Amino acid sequence: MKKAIITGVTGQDGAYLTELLLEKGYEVHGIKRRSSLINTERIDHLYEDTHVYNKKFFLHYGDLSDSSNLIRVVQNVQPDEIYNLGAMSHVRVSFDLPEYCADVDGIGTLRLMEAVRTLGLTEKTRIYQASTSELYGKVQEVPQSEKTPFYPRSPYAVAKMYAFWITVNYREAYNMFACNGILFNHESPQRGETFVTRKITRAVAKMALGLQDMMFMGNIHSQRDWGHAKDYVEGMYRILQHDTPEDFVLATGVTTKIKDFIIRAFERLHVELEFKGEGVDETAYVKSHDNTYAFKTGQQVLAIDPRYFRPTEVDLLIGDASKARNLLGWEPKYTWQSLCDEMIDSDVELFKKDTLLRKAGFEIKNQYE
Ligand code: NAP
Ligand code: G4F
Repeated sequence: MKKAIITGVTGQDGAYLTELLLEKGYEVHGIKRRSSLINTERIDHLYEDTHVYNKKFFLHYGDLSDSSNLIRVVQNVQPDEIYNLGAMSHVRVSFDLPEYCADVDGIGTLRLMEAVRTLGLTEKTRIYQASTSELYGKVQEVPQSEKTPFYPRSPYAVAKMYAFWITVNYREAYNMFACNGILFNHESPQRGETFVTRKITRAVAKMALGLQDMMFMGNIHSQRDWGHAKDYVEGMYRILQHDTPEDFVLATGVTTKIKDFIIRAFERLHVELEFKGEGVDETAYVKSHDNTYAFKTGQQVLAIDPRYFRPTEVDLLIGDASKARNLLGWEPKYTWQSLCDEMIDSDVELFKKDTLLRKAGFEIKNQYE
């Protein structure tokens, strides 16, 4: 039985990867941060049902800013594989927390590499580093592949750039099986609530149920290559099963404007939008709807709030994943449209359930708020 450590186990990808590895028969050890509120909603179903996975899933307190803890966990587990998914992963927030982001996302990766090296596990333990399409930033080539030069545009991306190269360096210097997955944006119903896709699907679902009037967005003209997190964790796993340690881009090869994701999200609930104005004055209204939900014709549903703009933006991301397709046989199954539909449906159900419980007199705390 293989053993894996996952940092960032409580995050979107950590939850999907844990499920995948448990299904494959791994013993999984997740590293989670101490928090004042319980933060394991995404993995509770895996952790609590000990019958399903026969006690093969363990959680350890830890933090990428604490090397002694990382050494202790790695020493105790003696893992075959480590997936380093832990990070302060919000690009906009990294402008507010640049030093913390450098420490956790950059030096945190070094701490993990050093733990493996100093414990003499360089031949045994394979390491996956969660690198990102944000490295391409102000893109130097379209589409972006493993050969495209980097031009990071945020403290997050610069921190991840250090992590990328320290992974390459430890592979070359110490012959470690250490790989970067350069992953383009991937989303799911489990996506953090402040990333753009989830912010949109939550807001549209709430408007549909009459719980919210409109939403405020940032730059809706940037373009992203969106896939589903389920497909991408399968890619992470395949990267570590490959014969040789290499870096891989995972992407769908399709790029979409934030605005088009918004249009699709409303369409899923039978609403046609009309956009007016430009730049910070751009707005959107309900042009037509079929009365299934609480929308009203003429209702304003969108305005721009410059608070959500970034000091430096990444305007266009579109990945070329042909290396992963050819060497790993990796192909994404979801399109951005099927992803958007799944997220909308899931958020409508989430808020319907909350509304029913509230109506029945239960004082419920929405876990996502
Ligand atoms: P996420 O949902 O934000 O999860 C991040 C995880 O890291 C959470 O479990 C978080 O713990 C943990 N974490 C934060 N600070 C930490 C610290 N100091 N020490 C240990 N753990 C810490 O991110 P995700 O979308 O699953 O992404 C996973 C990884 O892939 C991240 O490294 C991200 O930068 C990278 N990535 C993501 C995408 C994407 O589109 N999703 C694309 C490319 C690369 P809490 O739950 O306690 O906050
Ligand atoms: O959803 P986002 O916050 O994701 P972003 O910045 O692309 O980063 C995500 O993907 C990266 C991979 O490329 C990961 F490395 C990273 O960890 C994270 O998972 O923003 C997407 C786009 C941006 O151009 C942003 O300016 O949406 C635009 N946007 C417009 N209005 C907004 C908003 N983003 C957010 N978060 N909130 C808005 O209101």
